[in-house]
Amino acid sequence: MRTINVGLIGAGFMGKAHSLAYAAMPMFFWPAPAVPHRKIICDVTEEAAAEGAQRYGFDESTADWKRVVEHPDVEVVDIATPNHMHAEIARAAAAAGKHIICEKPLARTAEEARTMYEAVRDAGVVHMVAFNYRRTPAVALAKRYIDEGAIGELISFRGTYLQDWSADPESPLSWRFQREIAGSGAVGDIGTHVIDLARYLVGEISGVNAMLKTWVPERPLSAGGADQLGTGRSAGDAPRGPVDVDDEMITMLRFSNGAIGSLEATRNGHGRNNFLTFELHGTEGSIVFNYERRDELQVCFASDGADRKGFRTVYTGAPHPYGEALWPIPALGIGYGETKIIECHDLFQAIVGQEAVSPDFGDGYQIARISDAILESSATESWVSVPPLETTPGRG
Ligand code: SOE
Repeated sequence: MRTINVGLIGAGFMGKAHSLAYAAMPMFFWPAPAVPHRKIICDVTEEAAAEGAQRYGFDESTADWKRVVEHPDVEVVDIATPNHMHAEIARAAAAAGKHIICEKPLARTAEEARTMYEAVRDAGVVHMVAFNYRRTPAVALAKRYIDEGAIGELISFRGTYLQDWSADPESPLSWRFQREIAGSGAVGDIGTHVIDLARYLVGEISGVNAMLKTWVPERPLSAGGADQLGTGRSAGDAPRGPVDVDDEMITMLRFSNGAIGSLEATRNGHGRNNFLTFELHGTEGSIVFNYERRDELQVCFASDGADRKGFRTVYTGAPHPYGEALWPIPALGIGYGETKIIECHDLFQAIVGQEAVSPDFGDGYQIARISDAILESSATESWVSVPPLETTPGRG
């Protein structure tokens, strides 16, 4: 069986998630499309990188991302850095002929994302953006229902992504609150996950009308800009710096196929942890999903008799998407790790088969255009249209 060497850049939260997926993918998907080999890992210092290599099982380590991109044995470059580094690394990796998986959002702005999309298209490499939630089996099952026409013509989508890790004003000013590094706040960090789901399930978004708010205008400076996701609380008298991104976003959506929708994102909603939800209404039924109960899909069909019509709960398991590779009994539990393992499988399958994989950099670019439109709509207090992307998906 073929082995594919991976070079991972970024040994933080996402580095951990991706490393787990490389190790575990063949344990779930067997025969695997190819076996991932953890070749080289990069982090901000030589010490951090060496620790990452030991912890996550990589042969080599470096503090210079160019060594990863130029490594003759590396076939896949995995970009798990803060957002401001994505574009330069991706363009260099494409020029070196490497296949690429890049964490979301693809870039800080649509303009930056466009350069990345063009680079991978010109290089003819396989490219993927790590919007992992569409690979939750219950979400893929929702897509199956839709594609089979089980809920008829889609008329509306209501999506939310609500978290609370930044609700505490004393949680530090990590890179996620700085426009120069992150590009935007809740919009890019978590709103883009729901935009990906909306496009996956309903279709292209053609216009937005949004409101953004920044609730905590400054936060305590954090040593080294580390990404503590609300866990590190500073003393009240610590020096502070400005937050120049959105904390909260609400937008209306227009879809090209005539459906309408709404989307909300915040990291300041006390009590909400990873409340990524959608509710879809069609002419023949409805589907509801909540990631906090991710083994379940709620479905309701108009064709059910009036005396028994209502939502029923389907627990995902072996008969459902990816089910045979996962656990043998429904409701044993799908986790964040499994979504990353499935993502890794689909990427490797695309590489081995020399084929397209979604979401690719074209999707990432279009999502960046929608994000930019959301920022513009809030600033101008008006609807902003999003033209369709002329895509050449997946590979080249
Ligand atoms: C923080 O909001 C975060 O880590 C996001 O950046 C991830 O994409 C999300 O899946 C979990 O929350």
